[in-house]
Amino acid sequence: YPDRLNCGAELLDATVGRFGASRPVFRTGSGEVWTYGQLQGHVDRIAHVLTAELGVVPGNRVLLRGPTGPWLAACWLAVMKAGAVAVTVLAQHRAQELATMCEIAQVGHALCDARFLEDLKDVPGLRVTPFGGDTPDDLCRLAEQQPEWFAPVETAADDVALIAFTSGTTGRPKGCIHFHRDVLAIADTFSRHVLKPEPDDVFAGSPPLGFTFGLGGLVIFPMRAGASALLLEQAGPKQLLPAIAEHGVSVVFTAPTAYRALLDGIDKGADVRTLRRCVSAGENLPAATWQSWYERTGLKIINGIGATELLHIFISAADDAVRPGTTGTPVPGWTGRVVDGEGKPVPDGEPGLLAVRGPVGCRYLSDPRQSEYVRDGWNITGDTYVREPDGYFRYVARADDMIISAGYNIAGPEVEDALLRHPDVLEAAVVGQPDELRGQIVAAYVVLRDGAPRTPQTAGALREFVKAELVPYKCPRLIEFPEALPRTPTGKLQRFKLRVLE
Ligand code: 3SK
Repeated sequence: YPDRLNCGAELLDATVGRFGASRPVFRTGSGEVWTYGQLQGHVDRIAHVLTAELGVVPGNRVLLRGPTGPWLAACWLAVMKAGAVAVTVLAQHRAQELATMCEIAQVGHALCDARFLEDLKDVPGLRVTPFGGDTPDDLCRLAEQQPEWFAPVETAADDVALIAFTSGTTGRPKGCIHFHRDVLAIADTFSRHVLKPEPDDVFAGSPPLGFTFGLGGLVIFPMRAGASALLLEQAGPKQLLPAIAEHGVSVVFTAPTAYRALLDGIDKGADVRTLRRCVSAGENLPAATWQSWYERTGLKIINGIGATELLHIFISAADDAVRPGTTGTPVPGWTGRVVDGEGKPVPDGEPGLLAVRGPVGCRYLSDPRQSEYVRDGWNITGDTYVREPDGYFRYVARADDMIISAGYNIAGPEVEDALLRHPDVLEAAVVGQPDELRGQIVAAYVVLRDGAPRTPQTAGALREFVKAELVPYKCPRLIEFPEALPRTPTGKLQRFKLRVLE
């Protein structure tokens, strides 16, 4: 990339230059369609409000909060073009979490959906401007009075563009710093070389724009390709499934659990024939889910592992390169290896810690956990992986999800995968629970499909089923049937919440 680079201008103005202003860019569930030209008008006017009315200068941090939608995307692009730094959070984050993030990222301004103002009202020193409401101080109203054209700030390629927060599956939130060039790099690596979108593609998906999985999949990738995205405020499987046929969705981004729920709808007759690319990330994709999706739709899910620290997906595979049961190979531009606790590579076929490096690196904002994540120039993601002799990377578990029972090492996700092959099982989480005799026992928490009874007989049947699939020491000794599993707001399983503290 050139030394001077503004990712907002590249995604918007350069795409308009290449494809014209009249193509659609965003659609909503209610049928609204924004063209690239209309988006450009809104973005430039918002950028004027930011700089001329709110006094935002390059480098200032601007919090963006709201459900997924065109106005939130327009605000993000305006912050980019104004050379400020977008601090992305989820609409579901609550007052205390937001205050912590604002303190860590030294946020002075917030653009917030008018329906979500309450949780921001007590954040010290924060100037909040609502959008999407009907008050005179609403951003959309203020923008109407501004000139249509805004000259993008000539940021450096390695000026900070984004601070994305991750709490991982536990702990104090960490702010991950990303540069203007990083934003384009994820489109020019994973999207360009693995996903390969076309200008006529219609993207949709469940991850919100406050999660980099969603920001990439629903804004950055479609815009870099001159394509469009359906932005749904509510994008669970119930809303996503009918939207696919209704809006002609061809590229979908979602998580493994959602693919399982979508399969239920497909079995009941839902039409997904417009789909041509299906991406799964956020969690490990069980081979059983990949197989069922392939059998029902003829489509090979593009599995991937990504991280907020590295902005998006860095190991993946598509089309003929897919090997079910593995995540894939490093995305062009990335290298990966499996290392031991000292950072030394382990032989192929042996489990160890996944280490990757590529165009984007982890840079935590003032957080001592930086030295755990980045060692000797490698990003250590916290996942246990095996590299197969043919170069494919196979997920084993999160490093802290390994169970040690009577001296055996057991990967919880392998047992979950076996349980998910049973027709009564909708979701499963497997963790180690303390046990005097064995150190830990394998404990399974299973959400059953409607109609399956939560009885000791069902637990017995599941145990027998797992024993027929895996070596008996991996069979859960304890099976419980909760209504739902604990998840983060971005949908990641919080296995630690199921563990009994020793
Ligand atoms: O956190 C993740 O799992 C993830 C996956 C894909 C893209 C981006 C992210 C953050």
